[in-house]
Amino acid sequence: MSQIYPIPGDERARLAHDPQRPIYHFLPPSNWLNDPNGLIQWKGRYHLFYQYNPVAARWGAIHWGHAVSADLVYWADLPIALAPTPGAPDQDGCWSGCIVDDNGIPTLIYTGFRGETQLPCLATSTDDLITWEKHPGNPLIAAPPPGVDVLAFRDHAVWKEGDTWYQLIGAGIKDVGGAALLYRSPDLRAWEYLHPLCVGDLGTTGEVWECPDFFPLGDKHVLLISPIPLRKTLYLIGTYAGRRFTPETSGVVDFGGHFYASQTLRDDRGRRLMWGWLWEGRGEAAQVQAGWAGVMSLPRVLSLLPDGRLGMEPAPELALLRRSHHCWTDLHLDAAAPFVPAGVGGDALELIVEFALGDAAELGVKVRCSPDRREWTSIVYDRERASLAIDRRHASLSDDCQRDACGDRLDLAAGEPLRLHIFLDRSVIEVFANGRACLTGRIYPALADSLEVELFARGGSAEVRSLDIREVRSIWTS
Ligand code: DQQ
Repeated sequence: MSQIYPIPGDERARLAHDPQRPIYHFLPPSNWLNDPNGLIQWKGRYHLFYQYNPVAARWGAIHWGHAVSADLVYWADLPIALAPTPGAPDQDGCWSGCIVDDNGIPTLIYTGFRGETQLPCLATSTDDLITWEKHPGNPLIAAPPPGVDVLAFRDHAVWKEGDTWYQLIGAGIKDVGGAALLYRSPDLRAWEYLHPLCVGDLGTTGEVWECPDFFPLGDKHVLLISPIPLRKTLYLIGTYAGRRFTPETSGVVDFGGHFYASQTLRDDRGRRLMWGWLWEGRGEAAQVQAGWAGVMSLPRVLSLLPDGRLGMEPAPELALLRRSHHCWTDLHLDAAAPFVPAGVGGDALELIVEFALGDAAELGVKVRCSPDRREWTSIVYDRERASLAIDRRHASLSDDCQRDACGDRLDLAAGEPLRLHIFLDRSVIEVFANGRACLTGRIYPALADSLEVELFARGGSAEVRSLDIREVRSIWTS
C-alpha cells in the first residue's frame, strides 16, 4: 500500500540513515514527539495526532502533529493541526486531548497550557481534520472544581451517552492520589462537574493520573491511566454504573519501561486499538544531536480475556510489513547449545517464537547481538520467578543510555508454552507475550555488526516448537 499524501520536505530522508532511528514505527519527520492524541477513524482513514515540538528534539512549545493512514501501517504526514496562540489559554502549549464526532463536526478537546494553568479548550474542523478553528469561548472550564485540591487538571477522554456528552479530566487530589474527574455537557461547550469517576490511592496508583481513557470492552469498562510518578500506563477493568467506575482487576499495560500516555480508538470493525508513546532511553544531548526523539508504539488490538484481564495483540495489518521469511521447528536448546540462525539477522525484524519450557531455569531470545557478544539484548523468561524481562545491561557499549533489566510477572499455566511476538526496529524492541503481556524497551547498540539473533536456555533444556523470523520493510520508502 502506498502513502496517501506526499511527505512534505526532506526531513525524513535527511534522518533516514541514522542507525538508531526506527523504520516502521511512526515518528515525526524530525524533532520531538510524545503522547498520541485525538485518535479517530474518519471517513475510513485512521488519524494519529501527537504531542509535537516542531523546532527541537526536546519537549517544549507543544503543538499537535498529524498523520493519516488507510491501513494502520503506512502513515503520511499532514500539516500541524494545533499550535499555541499568543495571549490565549494555550499560549504555552496545546497539551493532550481527544477528538469526537459531533454530528459530523470533528471536535477536538485538549488542554490549553498557560503559565501554571492547565484548562480544557475546544477546536473544530470543517475540512476533514486538516485545519482547526479554536473556540472563542476557550477555556471551556474556568478552573478545577471548587473544594477539590487538585495537583493537575489535564488530558481528556470524551464520549456520548444518549444526548449527553461526558468528559474525564486527569487529575490528582492532594494527599489522596490520582483521579479521573467526571463532567457532563449537552453541547461539548458548557460543562457541569459531577464527581470523580474513580480515585486511586497514593501508594499503588500514584499522585496524578495523566491521559485517562475510558471505554467499554466486552461486558466491562476499561480505564487507562498514566500515573505520576510511576512512569508506566496501568489498566483498571471493572463495572461502570450510576456514573461511577468500580475497578475489579488491574494490570500494567507494558512493563518494558518505555511505554506511556496511551490512547485508544474504536474503528469501524469494532476493534479497540491502542497506541502509546515510546520515550527515549538516552541523554537529552544525544537526542538533540540526533535531531529526533520519541516514537509511537505499534497499534495494539485490545480484548477482554476470560479471566478479566486485558488482552493485547499487534494489529494484524502489520503483516503488510513482512519481507523475507525464515522458519524452523523443533529446536533443542540448553546452555551448551544456543541456536543462532546462520545468515539471518538484522535491526528491523519480526520474530515469532513458541517455547516449550522443558526444565530450563531461564530461556529466551537475544537480539542485536554482536558476533563477539560484547553487545546483546535479551527477552528472558525466569521460570522460578515467573517473570519476563528485557535485559538491556549489555545492549550498548555507550555509557549514555539506560542499561538495565526491566520486567514483571508473567504466570504461565502448567504446560502453557511461552509465545513471544517480537518487533525489533533499530532502537525499539516491542514484545507481545502470550497475548496478555507487553514489554517495550529502547536500546542503542554502538557496534554496527550487532545484528545477530540467538535463542537460549540456561539451567536445563527447553524446546523451540517454532521460530519465524521475517525481515521488515520501511514504511517510508515504498
Ligand atoms: N504530556 C502532555 C500532558 C500529559 C503528558 C504534555 C503525559 O497533557 O499529561 O505534553 O506525557
